[in-house]
Amino acid sequence: MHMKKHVARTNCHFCGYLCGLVATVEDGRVIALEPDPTRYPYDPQILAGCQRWRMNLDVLDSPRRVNHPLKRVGERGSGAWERVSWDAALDDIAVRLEALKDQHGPGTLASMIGGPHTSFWPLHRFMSLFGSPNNVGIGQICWNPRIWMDALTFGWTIEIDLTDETNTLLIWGTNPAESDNSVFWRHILKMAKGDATDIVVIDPRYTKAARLADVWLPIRPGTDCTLALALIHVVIAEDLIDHEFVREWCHGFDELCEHVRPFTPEHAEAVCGVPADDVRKVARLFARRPSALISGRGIDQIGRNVAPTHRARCILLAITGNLDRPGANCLAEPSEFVQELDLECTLENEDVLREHCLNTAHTPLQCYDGYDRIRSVMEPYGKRLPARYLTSAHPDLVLHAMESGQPYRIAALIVEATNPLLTYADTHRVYKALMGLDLLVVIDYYLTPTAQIADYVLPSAGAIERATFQAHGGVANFAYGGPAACAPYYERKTDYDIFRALACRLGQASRWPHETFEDACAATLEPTGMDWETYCEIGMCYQPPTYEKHLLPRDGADPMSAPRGFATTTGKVELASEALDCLGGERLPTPGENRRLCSADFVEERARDGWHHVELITGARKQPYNASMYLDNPRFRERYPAPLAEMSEETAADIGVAAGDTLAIATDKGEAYFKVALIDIRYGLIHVDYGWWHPEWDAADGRLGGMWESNVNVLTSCSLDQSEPMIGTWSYNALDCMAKKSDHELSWE
Ligand SMILES: Nc1nc2c(c(=O)[nH]1)N[C@H]1C(S)=C(S)[C@@H](COP(=O)(O)OP(=O)(O)OC[C@H]3O[C@@H](n4cnc5c(=O)[nH]c(N)nc54)[C@H](O)[C@@H]3O)O[C@H]1N2
Ligand SMILES: Nc1nc2c(c(=O)[nH]1)N[C@H]1C(S)=C(S)[C@@H](COP(=O)(O)OP(=O)(O)OC[C@H]3O[C@@H](n4cnc5c(=O)[nH]c(N)nc54)[C@H](O)[C@@H]3O)O[C@H]1N2
Ligand code: SF4
Ligand SMILES: [Mo]
Repeated sequence: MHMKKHVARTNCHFCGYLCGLVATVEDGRVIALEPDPTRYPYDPQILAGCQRWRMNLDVLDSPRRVNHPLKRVGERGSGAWERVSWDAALDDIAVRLEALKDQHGPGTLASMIGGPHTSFWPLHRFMSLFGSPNNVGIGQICWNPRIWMDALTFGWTIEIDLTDETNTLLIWGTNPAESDNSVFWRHILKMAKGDATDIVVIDPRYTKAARLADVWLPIRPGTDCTLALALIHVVIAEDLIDHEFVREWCHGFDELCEHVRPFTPEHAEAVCGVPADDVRKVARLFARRPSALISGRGIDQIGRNVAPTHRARCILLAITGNLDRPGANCLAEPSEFVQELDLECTLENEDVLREHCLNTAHTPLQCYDGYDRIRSVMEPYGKRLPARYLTSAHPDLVLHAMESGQPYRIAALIVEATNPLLTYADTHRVYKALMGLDLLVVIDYYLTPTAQIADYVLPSAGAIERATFQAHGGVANFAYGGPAACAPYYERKTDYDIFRALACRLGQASRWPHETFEDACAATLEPTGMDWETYCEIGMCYQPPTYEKHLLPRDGADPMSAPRGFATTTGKVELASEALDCLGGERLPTPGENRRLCSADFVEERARDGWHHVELITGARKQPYNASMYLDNPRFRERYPAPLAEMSEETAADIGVAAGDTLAIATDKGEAYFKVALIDIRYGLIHVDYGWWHPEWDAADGRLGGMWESNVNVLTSCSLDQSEPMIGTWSYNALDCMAKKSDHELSWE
């Protein structure tokens, strides 16, 4: 019988926007896709300007997609697979997990996740109920630093609130032209055309954002904390503070004044390599209320300095009165929909998780004890942060437990929506640890290099084939997404279905009451009063921002009750942090040494061979790619065919390379090859692309997609002793390397 053609709402998931699409579906197959400007993000120009959404149809039925569960039959990584049924795969995985748990304890299972490609709470629920705290995420280097420091300083996280009133927009270590390229970036372009808003960009590269700027500070990587303290110094010295807000609502101002005294603009010039007069200018611009600040990877991935830099950023916002005001930055509200903490089911098994937590002795904030401390401060204010991200295990400790069996053996790993052989630090080490596992399960769309060394590859259903509910851990009262257009093709399953099916085999059935992801999402929405159909129709569940919430009465029923204040130990914005103090951290932010990837011996040895010791940053976002994805799109590859090592003309001259040459880059950890490109960037600094492999190569040929050749993470390290001490952030920026012209012929063009 022939089914009728119908149209269905659905969403693109090739970046974080989850743009609304309309699908034409015939016989359960999507035959056409069109933009749907009637749903989030409500702007036809976004899809018009987007290079990716048209890939959706191809990706839905790409010959490279994994369509059935695969079980390894040959040697690990040899590329020999057997197609098995879901029941056979899940039964075997469940039995083996149970046996490993009996032998080594519940912590023996670890998980790895990547960027926000899917909803991760089903994985986290599974891990919580299994009893393992060992979820490794990209959190420490992408999301946690900002969330933690906002929460400790302000009692919750903040969002940027750009309006026509915004006097100055400070863009710090982020380049939305490439990483966002959508609503937000278009807003900035509009602002740059008018003259109501001054734009300041702090970035060692002369980015598209920097080109729009009234002031560009080409900072030396990793010195951002010093710069922030100098901005604070000027704001205080020139009496540009918001007196009333500081007097009534800030804790520790006198301590702060003392602390920033040595951080003069001249000191910043010496450390950060930016003119002292520009530092003064930026401080004055930013102190004009309202001004807004947005930050990104540039300060999220600077290792040792990440927490102090974010703390200094928070302090700058507070003393200039650019907090919770329109046109500045506003405090978000916890989600009204079911909170991530409850979705994760962490608290149900908290004691087991704490007992096996590897971080406790190492990162006093990023662990179950640290989380608890902060929870007890925030809970009286009705605020609860998600736990699994903010306690995620440090990769150095997890890899160590895989390598050495200490303090217990981690023998099994589930990898969901990430490609750690390309995107995690220290590829050689990750590779060795994963090769030594008893059980490696990868849930992905493709046979990525990581999937190629798995015991099982489980095929995940993509965006068009599943509902989406993006809630950013519930730290804002905002979720968006929509329904699936069709059932998953072939035997693919949604990530939710996979974890639920595994959970039910491991005695967790009662904690997974919702049969489908849609049902679970609909239940998540319930407290808001919005039903699933309405959510799908408008594409989001959203409350507009509100301001100066600390002034509202604490008791909603009694307008005369005392003001709410901030959800911190002191009820105020903590310029000096009591919370960090009691966890053994610093009350006020102090910059430290950046980590080095090259030991003195290594530098000396290579220098004798004509190598040059230079500064290194990695992974700047580039359209149309996303991390290790979309490299198999031939149109994209034509436009951007090879991984680049970018530097200024002067740096290239020093090293003795020209545009188009191959550059070898080496650190203590390994060596990789890139094509030289000349750009506007600080002298003496190289930027290197990340995520490069050959998805178009045969996944069975044992070459792992050529991932050793130009993989920047072959050079990086996650070692704990050089990570930030409270959270454990390692470094992808503010690094060093040895560089030399090479006659290696790149495989890319
Ligand atoms: N096209 C594309 N878009 C993406 C992604 C992608 O892979 N591709 N990934 C997504 C993800 S996971 C994330 S986290 C976001 C990240 O989004 P962003 O944070 O906007 O990342 P970038 O565009 O790389 O911008 C970071 C900037 O920081 C600068 N920088 C490097 N080191 C330093 C430093 O020490 N100090 C300062 N001040 N600046 C520095 C770099 O030169 C770079 O321009 O992008 C998301 N969007
Ligand atoms: N050197 C260096 N390393 C970095 C960074 C850097 O700047 N420099 N950036 C870091 C940052 S901020 C991040 S967020 C990470 C990003 O790192 P990852 O998230 O690991 O990067 P991707 O290459 O995007 O890998 C995503 C994988 O998930 C699969 N996938 C996509 N959607 C789904 C889904 O819905 N379900 C399932 N099961 N699979 C899916 C894709 O096919 C792909 O293989 O990289 C980090 N690593
Ligand atoms: S890639 Fe991003 S911006 Fe483009 S359509 Fe998809 S979700 Fe929207
Ligand atoms: Mo990220």
